[in-house]
Amino acid sequence: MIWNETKECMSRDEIETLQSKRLVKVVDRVYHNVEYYRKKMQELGLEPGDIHGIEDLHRLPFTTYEDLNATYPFGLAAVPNSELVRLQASSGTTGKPKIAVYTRRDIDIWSECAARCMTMAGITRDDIIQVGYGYGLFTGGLGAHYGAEYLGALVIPMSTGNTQKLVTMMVDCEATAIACTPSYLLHVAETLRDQGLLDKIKLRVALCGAEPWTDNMRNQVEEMLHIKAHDIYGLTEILGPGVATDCDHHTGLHIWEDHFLPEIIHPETGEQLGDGEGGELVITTLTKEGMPLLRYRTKDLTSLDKSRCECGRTMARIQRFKGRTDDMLIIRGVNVFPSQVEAALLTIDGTTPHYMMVVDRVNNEDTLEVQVEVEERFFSDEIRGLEELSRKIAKTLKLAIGLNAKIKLVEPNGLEHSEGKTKHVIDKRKLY
Ligand code: DLL
Repeated sequence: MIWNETKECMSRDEIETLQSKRLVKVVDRVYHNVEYYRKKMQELGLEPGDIHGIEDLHRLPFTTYEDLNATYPFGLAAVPNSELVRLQASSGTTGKPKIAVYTRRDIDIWSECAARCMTMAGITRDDIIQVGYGYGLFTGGLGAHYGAEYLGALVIPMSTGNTQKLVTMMVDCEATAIACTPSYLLHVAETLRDQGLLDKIKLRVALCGAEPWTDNMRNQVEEMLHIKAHDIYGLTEILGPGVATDCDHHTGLHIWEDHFLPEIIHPETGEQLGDGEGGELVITTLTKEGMPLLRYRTKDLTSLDKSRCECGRTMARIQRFKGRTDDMLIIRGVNVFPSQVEAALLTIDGTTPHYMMVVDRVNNEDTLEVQVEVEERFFSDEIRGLEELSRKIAKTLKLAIGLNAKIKLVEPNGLEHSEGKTKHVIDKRKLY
C-alpha cells in the first residue's frame, strides 16, 4: 500500500507545504513541455521561477474546456506518445470529446486514489465488488475497476446494460459491494425488490457517483438494500472517479489534496473565494505526468470546507454540488449537451433546428424524449415517412450522444419559439 491514514490526517501546514512543492514542479514541467501553457504563461509575463508556492496560484492562467478543444486531441500532453499508456474521454459541447491521456504512473496514482476512496467507504480486500459503471472511453468502469484491484478486492466487471445479469450475479456470487451511478443503484434495488431477491443479497456498501444525487436518495437506497452508500466524485479531464469521496460522517467529499489542488472562484470574475464561499470548483493536478492541468475550471458549483472532519481527516471537503455553470445534463450517467443533439439533428434531412429535450425519471431510471419539429411534407405524407424519420433520428442521436431517446415528431411551429434565449431542455427529474 502506498498510502496510509497518517497522510490523510496531515496538518494543514504539511498539506500546503507539499502542495507548494508539487505546484512549483508541475508549473516548471508544463512550461517546458507544453507549448500551449508556455505561451499562456508568457502572455501573462510569467516564468516558472515566479511561482514559489500555492500563494502564487492566482497568478497562473486558467484552463478551460475551450483550451482542451483548441489543443484537441494531444496538444496538452506533457510527455511523448511513447510514454502514454491510456486515453479516456467524455462528451464535449461541440461534438469533440474531452480527452485525457495517462502515463503508467498516472494510472497507478489514479488506481491508488480510487482505492483510497473505496477504503474510506469501508471496502476492503475481502470484498467482492461489482463495477456497474460503463467500461470504455468513460472513466467510470476502468477507474473503479483498477481502484478495486489495487485494493485487492475481487472485481466483477459488470459494466452497464444488463441489470438482470447484474442482480443474478449479485445473488449467486454474494457480491458485498457495488460501484455504479446512484440512479442505477435505485433501479437495481427496485429490480431486486420486484424479483423478491432483497433478502438473498450480501451487499453491504455502494460507492456511487458520476451524477448529482441527494441525501434523500442515499437514505432510500440505504434503507431498501440495508447497505451504506458513499458518494464519489471525479472528472475525466482531472482523473476519472477517485478525486474525492465522503467518509462515514457524510459532511462533504474529502478531496485528495496531495494530488489535486482545489480552489473556489467566482464563476464570472475568476476571483479566488474563501473557505465556505460558494463558486466554481477549480482544480490543479499536482502529480499528473501525461496531461497535467493548471487551474482547470470544472464548471461544478460548490464550496470547500478545510476544517478537520470528525473522522480525523484534514483534507478539504467539497460540499454538496449546487449545479453547473454550463448546460451539461447527466442522463443515466452519460454527459449530454443540448448542442450535441442540435448538431446531430441538423445532419438529418427534413428536421428543423427546433427541438426540445424532455428528461424524466421513471421507475428510478432516467428517460429522454426528444421532440423535433419536422417539415410539413412529412405530415402530409404517408405515416411510414414519419416512422422512418423517427427511426433515423433515434439512430443518429444514439451515435451522437450514446443514449437511446424516444423521438416525438412535431409539426412546424408545434414547439414554443421563444424570442429570447430558446429553452431546449425540460428536466422533470426531481432530486428529492
Ligand atoms: O463522471 C467520472 C466519475 C465516474 C465520477 C464514476 C464518479 C464515478 P465525467 O464523465 O468527465 O467523469 O463527468 C464529470 O460529472 O464535472 C460533475 O458535473 C459530474 N459528477 C461526477 N461525479 C459526481 C458526483 C465522471 N459524485 C462530471 N456528484 C463532473 C455530482 C458528479 N456530480
